Amino acid sequence: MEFQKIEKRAGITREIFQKEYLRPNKPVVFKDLVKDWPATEKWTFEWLKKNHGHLDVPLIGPDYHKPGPNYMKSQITKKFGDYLDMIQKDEPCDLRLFLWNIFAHAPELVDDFKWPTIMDGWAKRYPFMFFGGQGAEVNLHYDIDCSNVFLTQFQTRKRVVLFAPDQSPLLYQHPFTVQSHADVNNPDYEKWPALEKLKGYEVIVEHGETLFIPSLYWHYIEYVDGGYSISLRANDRLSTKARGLWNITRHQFLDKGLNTVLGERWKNWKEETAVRKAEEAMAEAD
Ligand SMILES: O=C(O)CCC(=O)C(=O)O
Ligand SMILES: [Fe+2]
Repeated sequence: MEFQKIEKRAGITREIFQKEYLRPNKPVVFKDLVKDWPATEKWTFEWLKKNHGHLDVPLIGPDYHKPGPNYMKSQITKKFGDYLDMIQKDEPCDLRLFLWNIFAHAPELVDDFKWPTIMDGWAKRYPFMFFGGQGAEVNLHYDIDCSNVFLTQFQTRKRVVLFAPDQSPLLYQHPFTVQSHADVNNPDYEKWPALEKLKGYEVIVEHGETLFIPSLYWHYIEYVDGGYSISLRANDRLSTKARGLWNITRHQFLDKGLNTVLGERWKNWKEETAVRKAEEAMAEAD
């Protein structure tokens, strides 16, 4: 596996963004996309606790992808304030709050950020937030709706690893899902030799920075410190919109349905198929 650093840049205009990043599908970190957002100063741990700590939040743990009745479901509910206390500590905590639409519960928060003008097609009904404790990890995946993702980090640091869509054949993708269970930090090249050929990107995103994850890019995320981000999503192409709809349908009906019926056997079949496909891709490349 080989990584190159993602460029961090200030002053990216709409023209520069479209020409140098959006159309060529190239990731970048904006240093100042959100410089006029009230949220960057306002949304501290203490402020969130004081104003929204009473909300109940559905948390997920490391067993999120385990086959069986709890496959991709949240099993723990806590008060948001108690959860923030946990992840604020300088100690490991693998509980995450994933794809949370805090704005459905606290609509006034939408005034604290602005939809960027660097592209069109924003999914304005779905500004999601993500929270995690120190050392929490987000499984390698690409976003099921195939949108471009703009991930803005607050307060603390997050490490992100990206792989372009052309690396997919080497990633042991589970069929009928947008997931790969490849361990990016400790790849087992003996078991999964295709991983050795991977070429990706890596960056640590800091407070007030925004990572552009182009449509269909794979991402693995590690919470260097406990913290949180907002992700704004945009899709301005019909082809990726259609692919997104197909992904969601096959996951909801096929993957979840077969998980219910077959459990562990379905997961094993997905893993075996992933291995076979990566072997075929390697044979083709040689
Ligand atoms: O930051 C996270 O916890 C996950 C972010 C993510 O996967 C996304 O925005 O698509
Ligand atoms: Fe994602």
